[in-house]
Amino acid sequence: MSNQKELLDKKLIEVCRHFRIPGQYQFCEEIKVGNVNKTYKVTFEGEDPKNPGKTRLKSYIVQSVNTFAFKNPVQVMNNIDKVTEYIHAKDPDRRALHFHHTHDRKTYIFDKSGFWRLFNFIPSVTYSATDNLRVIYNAGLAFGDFQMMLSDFDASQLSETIPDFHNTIKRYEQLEEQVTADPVGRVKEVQEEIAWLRSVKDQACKLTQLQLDGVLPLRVTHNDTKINNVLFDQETDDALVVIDLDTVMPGLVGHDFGDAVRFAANLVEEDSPEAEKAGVNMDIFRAFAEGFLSKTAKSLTKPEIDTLALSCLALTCELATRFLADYIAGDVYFKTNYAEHNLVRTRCQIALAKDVLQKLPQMEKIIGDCVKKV
Ligand code: GN1
Ligand code: MG
Repeated sequence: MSNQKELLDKKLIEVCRHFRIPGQYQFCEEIKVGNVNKTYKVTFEGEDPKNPGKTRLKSYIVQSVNTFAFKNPVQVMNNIDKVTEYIHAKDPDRRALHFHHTHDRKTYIFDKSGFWRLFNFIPSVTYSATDNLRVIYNAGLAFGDFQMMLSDFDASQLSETIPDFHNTIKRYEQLEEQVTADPVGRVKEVQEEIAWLRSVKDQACKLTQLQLDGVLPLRVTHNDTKINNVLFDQETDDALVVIDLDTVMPGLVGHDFGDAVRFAANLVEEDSPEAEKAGVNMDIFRAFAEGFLSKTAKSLTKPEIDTLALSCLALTCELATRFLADYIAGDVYFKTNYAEHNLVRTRCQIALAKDVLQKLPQMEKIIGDCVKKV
């Protein structure tokens, strides 16, 4: 274990040197929020530019991008560069993630040990779960605003960093492929889950189908709108910046709305073993919808508004198919902390989806009220 820690320290120091971080390495801590990439906060002691002769501690975020998920991580960085530059040009005072460059002007290192990048640490607070409606409303504002900032961005400039990322029809197909292959013999344990997901397939895939039919327009969307991808001010709880831009790609407004609701409004955490307690907290739903729609409603088409509630079902079922496909595949995509982690996640998303189905009419009513207010 301590050997592993030493190796990690050594690697992080090497990465930081490549990104020309000055000073003396102090310590690192792993930030265990993401389910795909690995993230570390590293702290250096160096000269304090404001107090000559004195030193100060300064932290950075180092990430190793999962190249199994992101087959072309250079494209990921190109997308991020374009999007952040575009937002910066529109609003230069806005907080932003600043990726450091290597001596050969790259925002990454790509070698045998992986794909590494480094950006500034922004003192802030994040929330994985909260009942604080102001925080939720502010998250809605932040994601709505992010989408509006990019509303006139030319989407053809962006690569699809994960093809068919929110194509629910394809996600169902991928699940079926795993069920047929059954590489580690887990299919027999998950018959009930497979059957339930199949039973709601048409409704879950409706959003994707409407996009294919040309009814729902493509926009530039974030595609991973968990509230822990918003950094908040430690004192005021105002949103500072939207992070995790790896999946910024053409998508549907419902992808951002539905994914945010699925995560933030769930009565339990995404991977709670108490699936029976999962469900939609309608106060949180309303607060998020109010924030998000106050920014976006004016620019949304009627079919987009009419399918926002349904998007919560779509994104929840879609993630359930992804977790279940990964469980059946033998846990190759998502980071897992224990053997049944992906199964527990699947069950929790299914339980949430069942509650979303019940509450769709209420959700539609709230969305209608929010749109009227704008
Ligand atoms: C992954 O790594 P993270 O936590 O940002 C996943 C999302 C899922 C989420 C579920 C690239 O996001 O799509 O919704 O886990 N990201 C990718 O927690 O697959
Ligand atoms: Mg992410």
